[in-house]
Amino acid sequence: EPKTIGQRGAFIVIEGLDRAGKTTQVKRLCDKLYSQGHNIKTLRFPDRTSPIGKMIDSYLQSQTEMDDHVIHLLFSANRWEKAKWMEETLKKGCTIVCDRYYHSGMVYSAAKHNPNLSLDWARAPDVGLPKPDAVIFLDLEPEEAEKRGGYGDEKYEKKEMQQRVRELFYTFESDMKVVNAGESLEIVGDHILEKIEETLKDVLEGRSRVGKF
Ligand code: Z5A
Repeated sequence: EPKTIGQRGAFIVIEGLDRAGKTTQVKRLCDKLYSQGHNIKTLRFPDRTSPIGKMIDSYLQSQTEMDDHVIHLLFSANRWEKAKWMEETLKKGCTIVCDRYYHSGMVYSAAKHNPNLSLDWARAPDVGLPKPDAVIFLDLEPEEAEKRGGYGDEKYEKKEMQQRVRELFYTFESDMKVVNAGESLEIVGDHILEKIEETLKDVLEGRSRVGKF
C-alpha cells in the first residue's frame, strides 16, 4: 500500500557541483523511497527535451551563443514549464525527486561575474515556483572532482567557474542540507536519507504544506 495516498507527496531536490554524483544519488534515493512504498516521480533541470530545453542544450554545448540574461531566463522558463505539473503531482500524493533546481539557476548565472547580473537579479524570475521541502547540496572538493575524471566539455565545466559556483552555493547554506559527496556511493546515499528523514515524516503526517519560493 503506497504510503502517500491521501497525502501530498514530498518535494526533494538534489543540488550539487559538477561530478558530485547527483544523477547517481537521485536514482538511489528513488529506488530506496519506492521500496519503502512511496509513489515517486523524478525530474531534472535542465529538462533538455522541451523546445526551451533544446535551446539550453545547444548553449551548453557551445553550439549557440546567448546573452547571459537570455540563457538565465531560459533556464528559469524551463522550470516554469514544469511548475503546474509539479504542483499537481505533489497534490496527487507523489513524491518528486529533482536533479538541480533554482539554486543552480541562481548560482551558475551569478558566477559569471557579469556586473549586470547579480544574485538578486538572478533570483527574481524563479520567485513563485514550488518550494522544495528539502534541498540536499552534494558538495565536492575540486580535487575530488578531478579524481573522478575531471570536468567535461560543457560550457561551465571549468575549474575557476566551479570554484565560484561552490562559494555561491554556500551563501544558501541555510536553505540546504550539505552532504559531503566525496565519500563512497553508499555513505553519501545513507547521509542523504538521514537528512531527509524528518522532512518525509512531516509531509507524510500532514504537517507541512507546499510553499512557494
Ligand atoms: N545550470 C544552470 O546554469 N542553470 C540552471 O538553472 C540549471 C543548470 C538547472 C548542466 O547541468 C549545466 O547546467 C550545469 C549547471 C547548469 N553546468 N555545470 N557544471 P546538468 O545537471 O545537466 O549536468 P551536470 O552537472 O554536468 O550533471 P552530471 O554530469 O549529470 O553530473 P552528476 O549528476 O553530478 O554526477 P554523476 O553522473 O552521478 O557522477 C559523475 C561521475 O562520478 C560518474 O562517473 C559516477 O560514477 C562518479 N561518482 C558518483 N558518485 C561517486 C562517489 N560517491 N564516489 C566515486 N565516484 C562517484
